[in-house]
Amino acid sequence: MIHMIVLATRNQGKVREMREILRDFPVEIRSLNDFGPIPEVDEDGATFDDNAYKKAAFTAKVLGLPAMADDSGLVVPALHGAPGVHSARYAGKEAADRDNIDKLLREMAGLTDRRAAFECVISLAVPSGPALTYVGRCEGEIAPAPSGGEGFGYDPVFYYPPFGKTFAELSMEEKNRVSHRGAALREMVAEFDKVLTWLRLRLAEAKAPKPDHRQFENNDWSEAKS
Ligand code: ITT
Repeated sequence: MIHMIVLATRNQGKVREMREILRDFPVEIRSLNDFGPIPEVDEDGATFDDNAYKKAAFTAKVLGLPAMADDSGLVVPALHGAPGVHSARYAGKEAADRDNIDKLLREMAGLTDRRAAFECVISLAVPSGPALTYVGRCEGEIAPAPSGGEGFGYDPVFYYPPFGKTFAELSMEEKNRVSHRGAALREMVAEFDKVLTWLRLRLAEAKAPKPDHRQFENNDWSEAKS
């Protein structure tokens, strides 16, 4: 049985990467761009986990289909974890990738500790609420200046020492092999048979009539004692 899964994102960079990793699996991948307008989710959670679940569960509920969301971002220890969950809007609500990069480089000016990590939490939710969660992380450094034209977001300033390049200088295949999103998705695809069984059971459960729990409430146990 082929399941349809909606990628709950409007970020085309994420859609391309996730489609590529899931292309050999028996799922039909759609994204929010394949549906009419649906309300925006407020990404006001304190953690990547909170926001990933919020986006996936909301989309699954609204569309009545399993939905998968990724919440991800850049974590810089020298900036006390910033931009973190605010990565997409670090330089303001309508900030473009270039604005966020410029702000990051300004904040990092003169700092010698240039360590950084991309983090990603993926949540796969069904319309009735339950969800599976996968986590990925990738360690690197903030480059002194942007370099490369691939990828999206902070890729031009995310220098990955094992390759001696920024993420924006890698092909999509190379990036997916080592990235935070690739790591989280690989965790999921490693047990994809279980994921599909879980999906089938949760969707069947939601269709089944609910048991009437009232018959088990306020029982009188006096007879059982005698
Ligand atoms: P959706 O919420 O619609 O998925 P978004 O771009 O708002 O799209 P997030 O809230 O997860 O996504 O914000 C993640 C931001 O972190 C993203 O906009 C980038 O600036 C940055 N980011 C995440 N993964 C990245 C990657 O692989 N390469 C570069 N930047 C990344």
